[in-house]
Amino acid sequence: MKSIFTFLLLLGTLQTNAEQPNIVLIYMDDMGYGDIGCFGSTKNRTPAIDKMAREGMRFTDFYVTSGVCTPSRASLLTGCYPRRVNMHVDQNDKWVLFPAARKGLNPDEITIAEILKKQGYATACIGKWHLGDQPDFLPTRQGFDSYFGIPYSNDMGRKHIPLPLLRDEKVIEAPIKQAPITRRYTEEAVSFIKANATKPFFLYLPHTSVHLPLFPGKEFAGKSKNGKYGDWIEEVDASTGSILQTLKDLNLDQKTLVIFTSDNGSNGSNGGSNDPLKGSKGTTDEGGMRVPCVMRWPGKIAAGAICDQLASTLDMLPTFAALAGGKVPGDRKIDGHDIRDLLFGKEGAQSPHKAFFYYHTSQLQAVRSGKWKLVLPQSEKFTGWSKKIKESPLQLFDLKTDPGEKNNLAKSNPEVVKRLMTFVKGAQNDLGDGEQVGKGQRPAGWVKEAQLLLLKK
Ligand SMILES: [Ca+2]
Ligand SMILES: [Ca+2]
Repeated sequence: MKSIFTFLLLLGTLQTNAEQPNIVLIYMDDMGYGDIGCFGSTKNRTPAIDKMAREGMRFTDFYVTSGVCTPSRASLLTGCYPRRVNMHVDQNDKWVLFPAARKGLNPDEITIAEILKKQGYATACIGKWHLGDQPDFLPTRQGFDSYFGIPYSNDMGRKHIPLPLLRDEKVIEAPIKQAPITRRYTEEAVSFIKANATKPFFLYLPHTSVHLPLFPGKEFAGKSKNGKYGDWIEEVDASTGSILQTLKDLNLDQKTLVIFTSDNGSNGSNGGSNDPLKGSKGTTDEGGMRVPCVMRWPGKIAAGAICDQLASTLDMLPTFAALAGGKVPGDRKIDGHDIRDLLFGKEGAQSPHKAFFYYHTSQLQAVRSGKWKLVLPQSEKFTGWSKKIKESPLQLFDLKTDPGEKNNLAKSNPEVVKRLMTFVKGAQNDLGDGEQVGKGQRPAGWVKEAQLLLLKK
């Protein structure tokens, strides 16, 4: 009797495991809405990602929570707005972390990797981290079994700060040669998939591409019609193709959810494009925070599907937790939602976000609900990286007909403005705005003294 019970229990466990999909999350740095073929680029050739879109789903209204790296990544990994986890500014109120930052994502925050690891997943982070460079804050302290990559932006190397390459928690090269980095990330990614083909795995691949300065690999340099920017996008496309081919060769296609998206919009110069959206990286315009997103999972996500419902990187944590049979943390507020109904094309499925908030550093600048985006009036508004302008007006846009945010409809739609303002009040109270502290904010991680990541001979 006991042995039958054990057998049934074992069978149950095996069945659960059999249903847990592998998850591969490919995350670009500063790649814009109009930078890949399936989102309208005619400059950059991206056949692998375009094929991925034909075999999966394109999200047309997919958002990150910030126009820059650190806050955006904090949200992706925790399912929370940057201000909730206090990663909206660094120790000097700059918008991202710099080398030897005393601040980092609080180790007490629960990341996607920690949730999946608890469910038996092998977890790897390969690429750019940017959530803290001190030991307490590295990927290996936030649920990743292993780490390989440049831990912050590729323009942060200086004479006394040679740009480092880390394996787990150790600097293995500095300064690193950047041109081979995409090839090296890809090799690491393919090895990780092969080594973990028989158990569920989570591969987080935040590319260094296409953040400035541009470093396409030598096999791709000079090959595109769009300068180094296009060369580097095309290299990542080939990398994505290699990863998809590896999954196919290992017969893992039907068992793997692959996601391709970006951490914020393009800066709109050097070959990048956010067309047809307005604005660029570092702003709360659509071009700063709406990014291309493709999800592929043959047999589960319909081929050639398009989702025009509002979804966000905030939703990755709850969705992955549900797919893996895990739980979203119940002791704290999480801003994201389980979007499996959108992924699986459930009839009539709608965005679970009643409202989505656009913050620039500490400042709440806009809210979207349904098709409407309300841009808040400011007496002094942050815009771009660190610029400020005086007195910006109240504006209301219908994003379905006006994705370029050209026609201000605030005057003719006072009831819409009034309704969206109630969401604004809620966010100010919960997440804060400017000097106003939100009731639902949680502390970031801090260390007393920070050391530069240097190569120890
Ligand atoms: Ca970025
Ligand atoms: Ca943690």
